[in-house]
Amino acid sequence: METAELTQEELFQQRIDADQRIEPKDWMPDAYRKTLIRQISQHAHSEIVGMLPEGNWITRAPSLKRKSILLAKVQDEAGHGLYLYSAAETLGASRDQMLADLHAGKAKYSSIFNYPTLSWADIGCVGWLVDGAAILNQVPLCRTSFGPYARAMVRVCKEESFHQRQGFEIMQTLCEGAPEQKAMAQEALNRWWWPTLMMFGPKDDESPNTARSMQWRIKRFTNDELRQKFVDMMVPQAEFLGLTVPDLALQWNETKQGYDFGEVNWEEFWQVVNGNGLCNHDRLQARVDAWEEGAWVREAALAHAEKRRQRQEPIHKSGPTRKAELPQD
Ligand code: FAQ
Repeated sequence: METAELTQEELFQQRIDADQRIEPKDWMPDAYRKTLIRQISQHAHSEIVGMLPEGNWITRAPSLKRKSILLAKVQDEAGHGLYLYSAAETLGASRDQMLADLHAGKAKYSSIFNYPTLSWADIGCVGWLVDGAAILNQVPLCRTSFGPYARAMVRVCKEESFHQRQGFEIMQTLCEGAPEQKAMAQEALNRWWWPTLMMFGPKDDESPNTARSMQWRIKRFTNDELRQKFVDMMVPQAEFLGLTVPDLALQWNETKQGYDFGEVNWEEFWQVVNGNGLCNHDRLQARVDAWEEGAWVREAALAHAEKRRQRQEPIHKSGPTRKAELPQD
């Protein structure tokens, strides 16, 4: 078919199939834009809500070194949230609206962050398992078809790799420590294993968005493919630590060169996604409180920007060089 005869939608799909990036000003189908705003905003909310379970342990980290590492990690997650909100804004989404939807309980964020962090070993598990799952999901997103999302993921993945190593190192230290520490590590793994498998989303045949997101190369792997990769990557690491993965059905399958594993409790997954997990209420309340308590900061920043605007100062410049450029009155 001649190019002239192709519809806008067909031309768009041709660009996707040729692995060309779609940029904010390019034409895109409404449904593509909508899907991206949905996924990127949920991803951003996950990073921000995801600060809470680990933030819970900053004051109780077992040493100054652990405390400073954890502080840096939690701050990194805030940064990831901000890049992602910015990426969603390039599609025309308003940040205020995205946040209002989160605070009203209308927007989704990852189910994993509705589980409590009860012991220090949970901080190890969040880094090792949760960041491990996040990396597996996000490395392919560095090649996602929408440019700003793909570019944001490059830096996010570099930081997530550091996060995962620090989590693994916490687990290793506990596993090489006293029997009580090893027991604490095993108990945490028992609680985090299944919720981490849920992070990849529903099974492919029950995932309404996967087929189209694969066609548009927003997703490069399906939910089940990534879940399988995760199990295959993590089981040897658990064995190295001397820990037992809490799944009686887990077994190496020579034919598929991967592990067979048990069925996720999908009833629990949907309960958590729909707001009925252990910490859903507390997580949302913490975000709403932070938003309300931070109102004065936003107001001060806006007043400052407005003052600069009235003086016709560029708001991105500061310091002595800017002073020299100020109009003399
Ligand atoms: N939790 O049709 P699908 C991190 C929803 S970041 C809650 O398969 P899709 C960093 C889904 O939204 C973790 N909801 O959907 C960190 C959809 O609902 P909707 C977040 C879930 O989009 C580490 C419905 O179910 N990562 O951890 C979940 O094709 C440590 C049907 O599902 C990302 O967001 C779930 N687990 O695939 C921070 C990565 N799963 O919108 C702090 C980007 C599914 O139709 C500490 N996102 N749902 O009403 C993705 O790759 C995809 O959006 C999936 C879901 C794979 C999550």
